[in-house]
Amino acid sequence: TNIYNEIIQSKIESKKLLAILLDPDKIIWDHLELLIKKIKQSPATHIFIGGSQVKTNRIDELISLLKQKVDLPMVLFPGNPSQISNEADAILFLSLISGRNSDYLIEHQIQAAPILKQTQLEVISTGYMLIESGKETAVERVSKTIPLDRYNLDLALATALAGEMLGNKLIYLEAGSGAKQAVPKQMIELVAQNIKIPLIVGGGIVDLHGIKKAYDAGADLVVIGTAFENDHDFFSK
Ligand code: 1GP
Repeated sequence: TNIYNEIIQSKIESKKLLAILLDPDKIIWDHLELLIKKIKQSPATHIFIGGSQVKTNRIDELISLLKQKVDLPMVLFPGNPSQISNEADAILFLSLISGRNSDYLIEHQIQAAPILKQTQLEVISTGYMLIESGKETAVERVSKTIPLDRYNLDLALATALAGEMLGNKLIYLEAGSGAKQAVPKQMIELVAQNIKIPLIVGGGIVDLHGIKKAYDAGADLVVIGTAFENDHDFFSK
């Protein structure tokens, strides 16, 4: 199966997608069985795996254990090239197009490309946009980039359009993990209305209302990390 084609198909059918983001560093290995059970009970359609700076070297192990029990596409969402695992199904090949740090625009991609060439991973080019969200997030600190002004809708749209024109297959509007404020509704709406490629939204979404709000504004796929990490029953509330 081709994960990107499935995302496109869902968009055509107006079927909304939901990813649970797992940070390998925050996995409590003794509780993995419970985590797997809760993922299976959740409405998640995708598992994203990654973090701004993953220190553990157990990504392969985590994904292969998950794959034995969970029948969802496993998509790498890497903070840097060390987070590549051939156990996954696909990788969001991110370029941080809201920022001006060349390491995150092209350098890491150059380091990753020859490694990816040796894997079976489906590579999905993704324009990644960090949106200002009230206080500094890990993505901002680690990437050393300035987030895009949350009120500058023109710049957000121009950036997303540039990503699409450069050939990105997805645009990801990111407030940052644990963000104080999620991506503004107006920004999601404007970007969604003007791009043809699917739109991912994540960061700082803490309740089911927030998920619905992002979908209603035009997000095709919503990412939930912290809220599920803190409360495995999050989706049943
Ligand atoms: C972060 O968009 C994801 O990259 C999810 O953020 O942890 O705030 O849900 P949260």
